Amino acid sequence: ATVRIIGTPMDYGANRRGVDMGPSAIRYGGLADELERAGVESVDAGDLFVPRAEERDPDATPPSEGNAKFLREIEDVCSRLADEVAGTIDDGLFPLVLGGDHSVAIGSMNGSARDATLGAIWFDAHADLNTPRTSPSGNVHGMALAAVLGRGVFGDFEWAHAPAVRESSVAYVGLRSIDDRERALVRDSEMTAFTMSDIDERGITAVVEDALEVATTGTDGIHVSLDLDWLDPNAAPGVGTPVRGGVTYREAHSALETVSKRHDRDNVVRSMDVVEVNPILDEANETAGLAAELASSAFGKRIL
Ligand code: DIR
Ligand code: MN
Ligand code: MN
Ligand code: MN
Repeated sequence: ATVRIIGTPMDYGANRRGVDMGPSAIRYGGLADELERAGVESVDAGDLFVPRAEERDPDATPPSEGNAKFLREIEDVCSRLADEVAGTIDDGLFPLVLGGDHSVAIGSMNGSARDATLGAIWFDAHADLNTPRTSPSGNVHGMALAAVLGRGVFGDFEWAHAPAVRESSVAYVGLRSIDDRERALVRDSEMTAFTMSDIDERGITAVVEDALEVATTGTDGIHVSLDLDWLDPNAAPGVGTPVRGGVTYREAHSALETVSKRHDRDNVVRSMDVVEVNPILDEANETAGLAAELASSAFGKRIL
């Protein structure tokens, strides 16, 4: 299917400004060319409108409990993104959402789940399972998965159909940084968590094949969420919250190629987002270029 690129230049959910420039950087990093070389047709829908933080309503309602910065602004962007993603799928196209911080996944996944039972693979150093009550930072990008599961205050989103995914259909790949209060949330959930240790022991391909099994069993399709801080900072320096000990450049490609091979067989992927690229922190747009490469690997880029 043809890929439809949807830029979402939102930084409300992150602690570092600059991630709003991710969509431009990934395009400039060669996304359209990479997709073309992979033999994948693409169209670019441009960027979703995201009001600048400087223009936000200072009286916007804070959450009733805990801390979730810019929650209403994020809700507004994500509800519109959900419509875009659902409309893209209705048109028979494949939505590729360019973030922005990881809270864009709240929009993409709700849109992708509108007419389907969805599974998900979460490629990330972090679990993103905080709620406003447990978050040490108040940054909604660290709550994105909790939000699509409809936990806590996120169950009140009127535009969403939470949960967008069942916990048992979600697999983490590459976890290595979990907050103290978040650890119990991950352990007590029904989600499958493959950490960096699992990748060390079993190899990236076996782990991703298992993750695909979790996400595709009993679902109509999957959402692939790729946070660039999943990679080691040596390979992806341009992210707001780098964590040492991540996957290598080669492992990352191999992971997305494994997804793509499965997709070729069973048409399992419904939607994808590529998030947390921060050009201000990047080295000569390296991380944005890598994001473009990995997205095209997911859609079928092959060495031969
Ligand atoms: C941390 C960082 N767990 C938080 N999360 C990040 O603020 O909730 N997620 N960086 O990608
Ligand atoms: Mn994340
Ligand atoms: Mn992360
Ligand atoms: Mn509705």
